[in-house]
Amino acid sequence: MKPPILHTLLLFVLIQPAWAASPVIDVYKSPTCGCCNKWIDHLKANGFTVRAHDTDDVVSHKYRLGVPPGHGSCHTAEVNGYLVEGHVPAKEIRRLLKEKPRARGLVVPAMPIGSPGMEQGNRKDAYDVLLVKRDGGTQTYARY
Ligand SMILES: [Cu+2]
Repeated sequence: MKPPILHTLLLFVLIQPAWAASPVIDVYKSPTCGCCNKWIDHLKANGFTVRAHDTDDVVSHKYRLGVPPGHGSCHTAEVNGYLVEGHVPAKEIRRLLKEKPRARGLVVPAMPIGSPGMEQGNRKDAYDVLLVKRDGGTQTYARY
């Protein structure tokens, strides 16, 4: 007979990596946004658990989460208290969750062609993933 606490610990050890591998992300988007859905597919393909929320008022979430003026895109998301605005690659979200910077989150302003969910053949426009700091200022987090 093993004490139940060992079973509990074993269960935790077995399950915990699965939690880490599948972060839950809330995505706010308009019901008719096609590229938002494609970005959601990209997140799912990269192991995220996505809770999609259709709304006609994505803007209020941008205010709530602190998207700096002029840095908006088509959808706004929230993961572990961080803001994720626009077509941010899943890889950079994972890096954010791992590094846990003191910041509001990540933005890819507008909708660059070639970013995840914005594929158009072989065309890839250059774009930056920006880290939004607590004070609303931004710095380059990754270049594509
Ligand atoms: Cu889009």
